[in-house]
Amino acid sequence: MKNLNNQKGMALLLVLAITALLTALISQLSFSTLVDLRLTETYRDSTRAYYLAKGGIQIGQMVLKDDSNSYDGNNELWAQKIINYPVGELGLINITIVPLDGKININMLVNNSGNIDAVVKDRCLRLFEILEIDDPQGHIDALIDWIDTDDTPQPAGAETEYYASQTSLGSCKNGPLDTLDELHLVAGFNNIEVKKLLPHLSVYGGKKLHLNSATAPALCALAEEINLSSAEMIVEQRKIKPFQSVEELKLLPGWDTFYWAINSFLDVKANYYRINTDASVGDGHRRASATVQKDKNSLLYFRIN
Ligand SMILES: [Ca+2]
Ligand SMILES: [Ca+2]
Repeated sequence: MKNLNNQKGMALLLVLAITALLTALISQLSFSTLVDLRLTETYRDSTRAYYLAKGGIQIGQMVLKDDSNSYDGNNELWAQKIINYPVGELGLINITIVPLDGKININMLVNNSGNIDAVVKDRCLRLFEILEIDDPQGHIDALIDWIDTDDTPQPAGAETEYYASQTSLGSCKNGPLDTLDELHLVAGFNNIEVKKLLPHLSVYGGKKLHLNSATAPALCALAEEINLSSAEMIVEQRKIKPFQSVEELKLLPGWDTFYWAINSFLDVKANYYRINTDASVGDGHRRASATVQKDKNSLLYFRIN
């Protein structure tokens, strides 16, 4: 019954959102349609797809804003993928929303005072080991040097002097990462390693991981006591029913002991989300991606192509 109510709620919300989107779309296009009468249909379709993809991000934000209960899990409205939803005669839109708080925020390796955060560093070292990345210490030291503002290298790290000596590298950023793409620029990180790491890392969020979206390796990296199969138990369990409180972990077999090792590092609510949209109108096709901070309803990152 709850699912049915959820679906009804989602349908109503979608109708409202799509109506708002179409109104905005029509007003934005009325001027350009007059001016662009002589332009090709493809260009017109592409422009419409642009506004539709952008509007989809706004719909995602509306859906997130509407969610104010005490947990965030995959049985909620925001988590339902919107696939090929028709807009107007020729338009179709896809919208997906995923939380980012289940990933480890690597910018937290260095705290606001410029010092290394030992808890986050241990977490990252464990994650790199679990993912079988060679020389975890060297990678983490290079990451710390990339982020911290000084130019004194960590024991196995790399600062401005090292980057200047390597023709294949640019300069050391000495600041937090804006996107995970920057990992490709950090000394010692190759493409295969970055690809392995991406599902488990983020550049947003706090020290607590989102229990309902964290990957098994990220959960496992939280404490030495947790092994991969115990972490995978969480991933399987939340597919059936998301956790509405961290305490529910104690109900999993064997978890009454593991629980105390990581309960303070977990949260059932998420705050940072990635919204992806994919819109097509006739021959036009555009994709947009945004990162939003839910509690402030703010847009932290936006890209459309
Ligand atoms: Ca929620
Ligand atoms: Ca530095």
